[in-house]
Amino acid sequence: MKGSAVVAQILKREGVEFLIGYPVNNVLEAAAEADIRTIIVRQERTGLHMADAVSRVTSGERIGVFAMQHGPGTENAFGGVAQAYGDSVPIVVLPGGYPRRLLNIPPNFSAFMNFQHVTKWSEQVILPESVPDAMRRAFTQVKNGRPRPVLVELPTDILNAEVPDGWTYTPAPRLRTAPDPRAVTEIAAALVAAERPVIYAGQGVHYAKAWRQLRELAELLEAPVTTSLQGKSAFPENHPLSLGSGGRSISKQLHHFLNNADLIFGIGCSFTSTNYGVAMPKGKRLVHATLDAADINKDVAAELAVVGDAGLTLDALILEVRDRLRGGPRGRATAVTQEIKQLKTDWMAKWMPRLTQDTKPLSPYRVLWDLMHTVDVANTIITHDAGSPRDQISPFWEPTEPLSYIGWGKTTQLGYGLGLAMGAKLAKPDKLCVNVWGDAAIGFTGMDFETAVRERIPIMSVLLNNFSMAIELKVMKAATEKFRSTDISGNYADFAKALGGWGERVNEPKEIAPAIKRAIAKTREGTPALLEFITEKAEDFSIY
Ligand SMILES: Cc1ncc(C[n+]2csc(CCOP(=O)(O)OP(=O)(O)O)c2C)c(N)n1
Ligand SMILES: [Mg+2]
Repeated sequence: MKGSAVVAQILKREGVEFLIGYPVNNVLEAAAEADIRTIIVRQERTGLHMADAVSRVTSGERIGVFAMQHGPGTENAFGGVAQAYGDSVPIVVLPGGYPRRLLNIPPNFSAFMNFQHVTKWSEQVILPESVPDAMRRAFTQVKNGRPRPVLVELPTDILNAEVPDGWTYTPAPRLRTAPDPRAVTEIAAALVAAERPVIYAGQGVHYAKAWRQLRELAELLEAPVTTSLQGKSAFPENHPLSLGSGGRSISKQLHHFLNNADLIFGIGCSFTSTNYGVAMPKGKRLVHATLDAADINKDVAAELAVVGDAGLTLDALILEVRDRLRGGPRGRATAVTQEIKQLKTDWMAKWMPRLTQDTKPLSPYRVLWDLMHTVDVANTIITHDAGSPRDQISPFWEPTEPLSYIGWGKTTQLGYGLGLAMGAKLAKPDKLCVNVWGDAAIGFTGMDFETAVRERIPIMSVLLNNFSMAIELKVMKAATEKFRSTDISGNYADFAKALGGWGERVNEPKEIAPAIKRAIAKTREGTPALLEFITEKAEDFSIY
């Protein structure tokens, strides 16, 4: 069997149902021969974003795989892999490599060397008989420990070479790490002793599918819960103990509770310092539970810490906390939930005028508010983009179901959201999959709307077109005044139609909801839809 066929067989055994890629890489042809659906994008970056979403929305139970050609394809893929690395997403990247006689000789691009710092595992295969071993190593790494991309560079002559008969492959196991019982005891004691604890949940809860345990611990402790952007939807935001998610813009109740906390318990999170995550107030006692010891004491100092799978850690904590509470909560819930409710009422009273505003150009907040009240939130998977849309949607969107919001931003590549929505739709075809983006974001990856049309991936794309990079206005005053440097233009409804999809431009406030309904109907018919809302250059955010 040729190297490429062996790779395809191994992908099959690993349960890979579709291979996303861009030619030429013989693994694509071999995959098709093995009845793995091949999905061809318009540029590598979007394909990687799609693979990324497949892994995210399945908690890593299905791993997104992407294949591209040596040289330019691999060079062009860098952004997609770097984004997955930044946000800790487990994907398998299969670049072709130059034939071995030219491998690693300048100026030929070496995936193995250049992707070292944006993967957790990078290997170059130099013997045909090593193909199965390399694939086993890659899948074992990607399915275990800290989720992050892995890469296997497959030189073109290896893909065409015969792999000697007798090779075997067993799918890699997915193993979990249990927390140190002593650390669990200390943390349980600290949580029970705390007067005003806050729970901060990261995406480790998603990968461990530990949503039920998170809720159980919160209810036992009668403690409010927030999440990182990546962890958003790990806790139902309509729950009376929810403070909403972290991010650059946040709710008033989150700001208040974090500042008044006597202990913050991070579970399945990295506590990374980032513009797109709520900062932990100085001087707080922090307790850190995470899968990767490399994150402990990295950006913040932890008073107590434990390493382990978020689900196993929460299981162990629940037992100990329940034991310490001797059978029942302490009756704090009413006071805590009342306090949250009051703050939320104040905060929403301030924002309601923006969320329901009746002006033209449209308020982006009104568009997003109407969107949330028109779709079936529980059966929708939505993602933001970089730019103002993220900061406008993340505090106000209230997910009720796990993995119904794909939050991101450890690195923040404009144009990421489209591929995420497409990958989510591939993995969860019954959901309405939506990306919300601005007119700068669409400039990066917009052509892949054609992929959605051609490959029958009926997403709904919500474009907030303000003919500007509005988020940059404050920092580009002179460039804007003198050279109009932040102005951009385009008619994206027409663009969507030209690519074979459904496109509609919306100017009128009263047309927002009806247009959304029409677009949803189109996606049900199998046609991707792009709604272009003409919005004001808003510069107000819920930032504390
Ligand atoms: C690849 C990339 N380059 C640059 C940036 C920096 N950046 C973040 S948002 C933004 C402009 C966003 O404009 P738009 O998408 O139209 O949203 P708006 O703020 O206008 O609503 C820029 C340049 C980025 N996030 N990603
Ligand atoms: Mg814009």
